[in-house]
Amino acid sequence: MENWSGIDETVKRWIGEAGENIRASFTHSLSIQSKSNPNDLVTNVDEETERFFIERIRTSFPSHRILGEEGQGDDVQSLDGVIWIIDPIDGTMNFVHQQRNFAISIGIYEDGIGQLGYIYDIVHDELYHAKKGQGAWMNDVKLDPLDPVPVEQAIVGINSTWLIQNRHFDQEKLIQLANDVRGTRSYGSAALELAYVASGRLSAYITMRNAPWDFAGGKMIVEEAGGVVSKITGDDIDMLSVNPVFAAAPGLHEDILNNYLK
Ligand code: 2AM
Ligand code: CA
Ligand code: CA
Ligand code: CA
Repeated sequence: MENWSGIDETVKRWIGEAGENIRASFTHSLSIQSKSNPNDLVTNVDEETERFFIERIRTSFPSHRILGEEGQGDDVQSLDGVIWIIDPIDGTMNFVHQQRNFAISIGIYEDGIGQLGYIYDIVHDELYHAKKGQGAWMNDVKLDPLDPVPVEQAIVGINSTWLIQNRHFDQEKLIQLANDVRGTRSYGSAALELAYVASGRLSAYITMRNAPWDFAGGKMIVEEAGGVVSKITGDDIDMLSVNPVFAAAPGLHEDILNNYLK
């Protein structure tokens, strides 16, 4: 039996320290490399931040496993036991080019069920967090349960590339959705966009391709705030694969799913 309150206190302390280190890195020069393509960036700070968490988790919680974007954790093939799913910097392109709109994202799952979720917007010092069955917070402020939002008043987070080219489904319907809603936004950080759905800054977020470390923290936080997270088909998210993710306020999730995504 895990002591989730104790783990929660520990994670918050570590996130604060990691945030300090990232802030301090603004004054140093970054080492930037490309991964799968010239626009897929990783920096020394992504790798150092992932290592920061891994070293501490291994010492304090040796039985827990770690799935991290930069691959320094474990080769996780099943959801058994406690798994920390970590994106050390979500929004690396923003980190490199804009020094804002990036976050640390951590989801802690036990046998596939989210227990603790964290998204830390370092520049704004905003920590979104959730505890299974207890709700979600932004810093010390508890988030109100999300109210339904009509499509015509919705602000939807979507990356323009999905409107221009996507092989996942009928583009016309996505373009119709972009026309029907009040506005669209694209922040370039899946984790922050999920945190914004949880806090009501966005009414929905749609993406065709998110990895587990992009959504593990955010899924928990949105659900604890009363929102709904699924694949764009409405099916459950697979926690170990890349998924097309659709998160929204209650009611709006059903409306967009039935009228635009199906
Ligand atoms: P990252 O910055 O951690 O790589 C940008 O639109 C969002 O998509 C960010 O959350 C970014 O996370 C994520 N992202 C970037 N490249 C991706 C890829 N190849 N597959 C899935 N998500 C990606
Ligand atoms: Ca990346
Ligand atoms: Ca990411
Ligand atoms: Ca990342």
